[in-house]
Amino acid sequence: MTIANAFAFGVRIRIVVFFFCFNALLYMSFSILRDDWRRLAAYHLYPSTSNVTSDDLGSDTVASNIVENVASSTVTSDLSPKPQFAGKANATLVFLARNSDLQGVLRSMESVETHFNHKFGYPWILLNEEEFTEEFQESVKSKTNASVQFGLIPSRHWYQPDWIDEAKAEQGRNALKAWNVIYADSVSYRNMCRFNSGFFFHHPLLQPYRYYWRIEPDVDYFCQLQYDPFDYLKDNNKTYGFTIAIEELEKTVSTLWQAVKEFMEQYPEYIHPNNALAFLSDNGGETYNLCHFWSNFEIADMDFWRGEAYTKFFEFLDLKGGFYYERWGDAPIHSIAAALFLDKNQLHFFNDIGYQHSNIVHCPQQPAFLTGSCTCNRVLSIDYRRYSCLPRYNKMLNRKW
Ligand SMILES: Nc1nc2c(ncn2[C@@H]2O[C@H](COP(=O)(O)OP(=O)(O)OP(=O)(O)O)[C@@H](O)[C@H]2O)c(=O)[nH]1
Ligand SMILES: [Mg+2]
Repeated sequence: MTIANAFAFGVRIRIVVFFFCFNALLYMSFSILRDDWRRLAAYHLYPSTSNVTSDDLGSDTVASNIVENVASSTVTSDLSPKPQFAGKANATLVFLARNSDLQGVLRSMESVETHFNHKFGYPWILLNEEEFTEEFQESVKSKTNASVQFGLIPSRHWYQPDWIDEAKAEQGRNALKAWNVIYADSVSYRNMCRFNSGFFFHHPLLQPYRYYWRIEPDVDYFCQLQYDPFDYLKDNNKTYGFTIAIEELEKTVSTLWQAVKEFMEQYPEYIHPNNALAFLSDNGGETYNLCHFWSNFEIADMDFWRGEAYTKFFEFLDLKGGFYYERWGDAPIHSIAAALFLDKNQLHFFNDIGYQHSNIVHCPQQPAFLTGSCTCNRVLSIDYRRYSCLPRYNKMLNRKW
């Protein structure tokens, strides 16, 4: 090749590289503009001045047996333009809270609305063992265009049952206190754990719904969810979705696994042949490795909790008294049931939902991080750190990540 030919060849290569880079830049700019436009459109198409009736939420979300005092909390106006929400699943956002949780409730609602629900308009249900104040109800309603209902929890679903031996329960609380276990001496915390384990899905307001997303005060969401997670569960035959899997404090569940083993012996028919026992135990079920899905975030199918296996399981455990004699949490109870009674493929890790509760974060790795325009710090994600049970979950499913 002569020098002149080599020079011409070099120029051609540069021209080709230039056009390639130019086209790539053009495509990236177009994609960014298109996504921005979509986001803008999403915000502007759904005006913030009106509330939505149950008719707007699709026929399968109509609350047919709404309790009277609760229905009055949903305001509708025929004059206002109606938001065009996309969510059509038979699903609701469930929030257990106290009046004193108001600021944390508003913060969490804002995060859920911004990252998901402003597009989908799923109804909110807030539950409390005491009446919510007017201030609480008004503030909550101002945070969403979707319908909001406030429900009172029946006393029998909340308070420590009479058949619990209070002297033994007190001993249990003192023992945990001596170990500096968080919420060691709180009876209300135990009421809450028992209610979340065995009763929330029986509340009259929740009866019309099948799927729920559990929200807690002061949680943060970091990624724009581009799809409907309820539809995802339904379309993919999934039952229980989580974002964080970690180890439980051993002192709070000292005798839980013994009770679970008794249940398994007594009711082998409920144990799924393709279960997720490997997530719960590292020795084939002899001992519990303390792994559980963190239940402050749950997107799941309430029909599973309402079904025969879970009903028997909860009743069996409740009679052991461990909610009060120890401090059994709803997270290990839900997780153990889901892992044992379901096919392991019915569990779902919502990797693309960036989430934080207290100081624990799940932040998606690439490419979900980019797809969701996530604002969390991936370096802080709990996924592969100490106490995370995600590696066990992945190993069980023969997944690397
Ligand atoms: N109505 C009511 N709700 C409660 C009570 N205790 C806790 N909750 C709610 O139950 C859920 C779990 O309680 P949290 O205090 O968040 O418990 P946690 O997540 O284990 O601990 P932190 O969030 O770290 O404090 C939250 O939605 C609380 O608002 C209670 O006594 N009454
Ligand atoms: Mg919490």
